[in-house]
Amino acid sequence: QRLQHDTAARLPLAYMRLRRAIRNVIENGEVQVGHALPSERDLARALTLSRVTVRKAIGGLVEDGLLTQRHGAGTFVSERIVKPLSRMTSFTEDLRARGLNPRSEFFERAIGEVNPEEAMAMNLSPGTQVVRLHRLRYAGDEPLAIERSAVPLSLLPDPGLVEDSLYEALDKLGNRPTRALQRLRAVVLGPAQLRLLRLPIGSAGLNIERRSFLDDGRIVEFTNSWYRGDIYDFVAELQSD
Ligand code: 16G
Repeated sequence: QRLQHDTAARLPLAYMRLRRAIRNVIENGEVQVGHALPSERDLARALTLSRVTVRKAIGGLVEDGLLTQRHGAGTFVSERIVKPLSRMTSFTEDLRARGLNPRSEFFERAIGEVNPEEAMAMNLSPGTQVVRLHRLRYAGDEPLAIERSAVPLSLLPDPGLVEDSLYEALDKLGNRPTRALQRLRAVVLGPAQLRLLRLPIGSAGLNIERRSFLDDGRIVEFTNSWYRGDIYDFVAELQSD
């Protein structure tokens, strides 16, 4: 019933509407992380849709990382946060899509001059001013990642514009990046990082470096993130040459 009610009549195809509707109930927390969805057959019957439509909608959400299928057991809202590598979403968007509450604790949100590492990564001349953010990122009360970002002051004129989400602030300025280069590395987290993320000694993390660009090639951010290895999965679809 909820699903029927939420179905956005604007989307042209039934499976797209259903995909959106299921996304909405997860975002609203009506089906929680780890919980099961009704079976394909029950959904099809309750919504008077074909099973092909239901399967296609669910398949799309599995690809998005929002749902997980376990053989013989059914379809569940993913417990781990599964991030498709090819999509450039923000931390805030990833969490909201799962009905979680993103927030940040700021250690730094200020203007400064680029340091040598940032200058090289962003191809900026020494002395260029940037907004620098250093944040601990939470889902509700649970810390999930540590992030350090630098954004040229020319694209983000005031650090105060970042209330919580960097991409939201950039979006409002018309400077949301459209492309990015990303490097992922496995790391053993250091003592300070472990303390912040409340993890035991020896825990693994994913160090992700992202350089993002505008359509015209200008660099928007250089961000170094340390994501918890016990929660995040990065997935990609591969094709042979
Ligand atoms: C993600 C990005 C990070 C970006 C941030 C913006 C990865 C590995 N990194 O964490 O580069 O700066 O989102 O999130 O996905 P925000 O808009 O919530 O601040």
